[in-house]
Amino acid sequence: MKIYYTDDHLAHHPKAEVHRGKMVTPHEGPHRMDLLMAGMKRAGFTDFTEPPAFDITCLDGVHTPDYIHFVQTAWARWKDAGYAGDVLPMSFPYNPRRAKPPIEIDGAAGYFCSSADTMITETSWTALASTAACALGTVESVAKGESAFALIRPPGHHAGADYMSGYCILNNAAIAAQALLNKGMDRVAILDVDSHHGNGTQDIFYARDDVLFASLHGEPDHHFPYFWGHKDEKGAGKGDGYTLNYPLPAGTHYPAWRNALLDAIAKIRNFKPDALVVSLGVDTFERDPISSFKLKVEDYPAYGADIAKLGLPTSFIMEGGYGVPEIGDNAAGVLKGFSEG
Ligand code: OKP
Ligand code: ZN
Repeated sequence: MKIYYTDDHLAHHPKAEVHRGKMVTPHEGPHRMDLLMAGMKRAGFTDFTEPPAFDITCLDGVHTPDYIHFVQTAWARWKDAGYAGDVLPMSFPYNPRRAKPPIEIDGAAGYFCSSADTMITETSWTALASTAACALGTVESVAKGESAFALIRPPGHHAGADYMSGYCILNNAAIAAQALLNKGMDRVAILDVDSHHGNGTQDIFYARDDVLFASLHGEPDHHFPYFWGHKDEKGAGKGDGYTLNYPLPAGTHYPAWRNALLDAIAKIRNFKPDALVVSLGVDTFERDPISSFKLKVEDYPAYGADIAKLGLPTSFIMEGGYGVPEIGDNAAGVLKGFSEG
């Protein structure tokens, strides 16, 4: 399996996060890649492939031009305004948003955002282009019938067409799914196993029937992103029935989590997709610092083998997983279980 990776992720390194009322070192930072990389190497993955060049047209149909322009210019606007640190939105539009963002950058940042945990630094765009490029690398492999992994950060599944959120700015899983369709595939399924609901991915494809989106996650009454991911969110218009949510309670152990996974897998099989995209978050781990599921190290290869039974060329896109060395073992474990399964 090809693993697309580049050091360019280092260019996204926000300095501080407000977490439960305290300033902390961001949970999402370059140290995560050290942990992931160490686990990948322990598992025997040593061969990493540089991604193809970033092609900005890969964002067509995924993110809006206004949002992309905002992301690319936000840091310079923030500095020009004389503000300190990284772009950190703090004021959010209540429903509905106006048709146009405010001119002031502090307001514009909130307009294109839905949670005050997502920062833009001077060089973030370099890292974001690299995550999209790695996603495009997996698409090249999958188009040849081979599965592949985008070993990337920051994650993407909370980012919608025109907003960032939950450490996510570009939606790499959506970019991969759209690129597969652009290559001529008729149907693509996205399976989101991150412990948080993939609200951005859901939103991007909500009214479409060419992408089936299935997500297993902490139920919204107690888990970020809080306002989406209920069972009754099923898609709209011709997309009705093509969004599948599996909200699960805090403390869910592997057997119950796997039951939901097997149900999602059965529905993905019925959809008859040409390819699968997996939003691979490993923050389902029992010792993840910001999540509440109870999966153990041995569960990751086990569910990788379950996913393999679909027999689909699969693009694995790295999402969340924080703070502990096991995130590397668990990401590698899914890939090993999938490859051997
Ligand atoms: C991203 B991914 C602010 C609390 C908000 C955001 C969690 C984002 C998770 N400190 N937490 O789904 O792993
Ligand atoms: Zn997550």
